[in-house]
Amino acid sequence: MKRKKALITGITGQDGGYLAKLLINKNYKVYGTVRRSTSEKFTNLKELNIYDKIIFCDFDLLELSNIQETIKKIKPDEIYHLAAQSFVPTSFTVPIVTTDINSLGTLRILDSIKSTNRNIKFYQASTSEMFGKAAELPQSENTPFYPRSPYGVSKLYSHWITVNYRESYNLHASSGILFNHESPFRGTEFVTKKITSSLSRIKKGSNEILKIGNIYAKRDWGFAGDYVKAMWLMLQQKNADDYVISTGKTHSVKEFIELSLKYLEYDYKWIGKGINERVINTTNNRTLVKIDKKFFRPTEVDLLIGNSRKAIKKLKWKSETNLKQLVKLMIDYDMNVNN
Ligand code: NAP
Ligand code: F7E
Repeated sequence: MKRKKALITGITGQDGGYLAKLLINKNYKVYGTVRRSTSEKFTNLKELNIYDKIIFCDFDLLELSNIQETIKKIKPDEIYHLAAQSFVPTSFTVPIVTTDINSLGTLRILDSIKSTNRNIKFYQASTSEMFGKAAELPQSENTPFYPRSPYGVSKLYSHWITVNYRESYNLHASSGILFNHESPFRGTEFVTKKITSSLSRIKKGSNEILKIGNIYAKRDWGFAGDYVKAMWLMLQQKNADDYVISTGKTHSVKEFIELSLKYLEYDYKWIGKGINERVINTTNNRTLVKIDKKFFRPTEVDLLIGNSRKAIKKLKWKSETNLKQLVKLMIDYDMNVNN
């Protein structure tokens, strides 16, 4: 049987690596897009042992002709569009670039599919950040959107343009509304990886203090390895649709810190209040964690918790990793690398 071809945008990112591994194991020919840079960025793919199995192509979401040429040349059966400016704080400092990459970037791909081959199946990486100041608990496909950052707004555009191209041109274009998902390969600026890598370094002898923002924000955190399975399942359905992908459990950043401290077997206690709240290592009285206003956002998403009933029923998908297991996965990795 002819091997299916998948084009993954954003292959150097966290999800790109896990998805590529899944598709390679399913005997897909995997093409990954990479934008030029001067530094090495294939660490995840090498760690996952798939670097040699991927065909890389030069690609930037800001360049329409480049996108069209890539699609014409590769003739993919499926496109998984994961590339984005995905860090919420950066979207406040560079909102226009974020919007160009995230919103118009998606439109450029969809329009290239429309003009090249309408049989290509398309996956859009939508996000729980679109719920923002959430109108209900838990959030499902029917919950109204209220994004709270330029990132959330940019993703809401790409979500709706995906729906619109599906309805206008009959494209098989699906949107996965994924809640936060993490792994050892999560970018170091995101809160989970920031916590596990810093507390691991301190455990190994570093003198640093983990400086953190709003510890009362709550997220529905899952494992990226589980979530990429849902992306693939969406493109195997007869009809394209939108699905919430989540664990259905929510925890605060403070709870994530505590789980990490416990797994690393620190003796600790929280002291102080508000901006002065911090964690002390009770063995040597050293400060391990403190609040730094710098990491607060102009507008915050306080509480996210997803309802994935539709995905569980229609895709037969489920989240398989709980938060404790996720913390273990991340810290075991961090304790074994020089980071
Ligand atoms: P990530 O680790 O930040 O990876 C983003 C990828 O996009 C990187 O490969 C990056 O390439 C690429 N990229 C950025 N700007 C680009 C441009 N102008 N042209 C081409 N490529 C560009 O993100 P992730 O966590 O894997 O998430 C994957 C997708 O899911 C993103 O769209 C994100 O917004 C969305 N999402 C993520 C989560 C989550 O919790 N992880 C939840 C919901 C939705 P470089 O290596 O060159 O930077
Ligand atoms: O923040 C709080 C912060 O940056 C989570 C992206 O993948 O998931 C991610 O977006 C929470 C926020 O992820 C720090 O204020 C406290 O409430 O890990 P994060 P995010 O903003 O939820 C969604 C689903 C996406 O789509 C995005 O692409 O943690 N927080 N202190 C902190 N956050 C960071 N980064 N750093 C801190 O020091």
